[in-house]
Amino acid sequence: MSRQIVSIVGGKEAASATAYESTNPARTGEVVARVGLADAEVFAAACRTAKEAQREWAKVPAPVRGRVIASIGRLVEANAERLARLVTEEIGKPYAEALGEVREIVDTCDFFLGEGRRLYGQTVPSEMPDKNLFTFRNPVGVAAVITAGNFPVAVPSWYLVPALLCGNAVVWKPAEYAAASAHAMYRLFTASGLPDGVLNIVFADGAETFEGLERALDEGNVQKVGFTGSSEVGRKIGELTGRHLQSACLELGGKNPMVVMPDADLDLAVEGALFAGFGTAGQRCTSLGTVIVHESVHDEFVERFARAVGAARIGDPMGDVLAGPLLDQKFADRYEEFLTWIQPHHKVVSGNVGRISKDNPHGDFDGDQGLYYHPVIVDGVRPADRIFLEETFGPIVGVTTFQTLDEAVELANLPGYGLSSSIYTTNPKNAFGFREGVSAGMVSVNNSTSGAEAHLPFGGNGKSGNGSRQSGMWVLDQFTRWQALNWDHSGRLQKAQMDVAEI
Ligand code: UN1
Repeated sequence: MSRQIVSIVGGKEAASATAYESTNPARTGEVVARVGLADAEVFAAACRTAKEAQREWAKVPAPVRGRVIASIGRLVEANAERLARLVTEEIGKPYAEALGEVREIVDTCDFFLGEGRRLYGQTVPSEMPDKNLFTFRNPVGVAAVITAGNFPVAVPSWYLVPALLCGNAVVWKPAEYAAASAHAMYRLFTASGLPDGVLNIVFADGAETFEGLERALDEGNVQKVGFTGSSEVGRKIGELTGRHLQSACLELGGKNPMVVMPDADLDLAVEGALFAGFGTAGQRCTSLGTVIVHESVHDEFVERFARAVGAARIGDPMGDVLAGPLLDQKFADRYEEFLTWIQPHHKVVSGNVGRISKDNPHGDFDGDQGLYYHPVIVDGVRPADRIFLEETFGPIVGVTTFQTLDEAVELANLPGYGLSSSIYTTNPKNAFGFREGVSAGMVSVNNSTSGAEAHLPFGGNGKSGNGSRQSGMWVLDQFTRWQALNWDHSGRLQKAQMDVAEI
């Protein structure tokens, strides 16, 4: 029997307005959870509840909040396999990756539990005698967190864990097609000692969420929005929060380039391109978009890359495979549209295209049971092509050539995203030159565009985000606001800029 799931606000189940079924993409039609979707009012009410609960939570000493984060980490670790299996069942992510994703929650908790004993402020010299200046980090208040379903538990933890540690309350709206995974993670978090109302989960569709968020912002009940998803929706969230003079932490799409220099280890580059382009079926925001390969090694690289893709295992995500199915029917439909961007001047070098079936198999895999798609390499991509310029969330990688490093950097930056990037080279001069010129927030040398570690700043520029960073200590600036304290113990009114001490 499939699970029944509804929103939870202030520790209690909230009303649902419509019904939704979250299904297993590896076995189309198999329902994983029946989800009650809430309306805008439930979202706005959750923000009111969160605001109330936040006042008390902020009074809990930060080291004690850190201990709650520690408990969350241990509980998630103890339930890692169960949670990973559910992630695989619900979104078709290969089990090894799903387990890695759960590991990333634990890593995030491990990092932030200690931050509870730091959350440092500063002492700052004053320009006047007998006066002390200090800075404090204060919680922002209520964070509305809206997340995608391709990383249904790890990426939400990047918001939830630091937000809670810093003394904020959270209203979390996960993707409905990953509702069961989100709900299971929510249960582990709240079983670890969070008071009711500090973390709330609301399942709702995009339109109701947007309306509910607007209402909550109008009512003054949301001070920060964390959003992971498309650049298109990110722009709307940014506008909405901006109109209310609040800020958003936006983690959006990517068209992530991989540059292959003539001095690269080509086997390593092929392995990297295979994982970055087709691991997770190309459905990471950090997935490889275009390989920009030096013309002198182009033919050799493409031949080896195509061979590797032909040999890659696609199939049941519980097995030892490079990729399973696409996330959900909605994503499969969109991916089919991306395939129409392939032009007559392009050369598909990877073999078959489209949905894997008995008539269109990948090796001996007929894929008939699920939303499985062929990994596609498109060679001869030009800078004006849609396939070069726009994110294609799914297993499709373009290839183009360059002559000089400057040209490679220009091509890497051309689509206007700026999330992740990578260069394969054995020459540090090329690596540093690329790092300096590329507009991406993340750069890898001789490694995949995807697979960031949980304690480095994660985030992008341009169409990939508004410059905010998640993860590591950098995310503290998203979930706290600096407060300056002036303390004058001179016993007289000293005026800044007017009573500056002279020597
Ligand atoms: C995403 O797809 O939204 O760096 C995030 C990576 C993962 C996170 C991807 N750890 O590829």
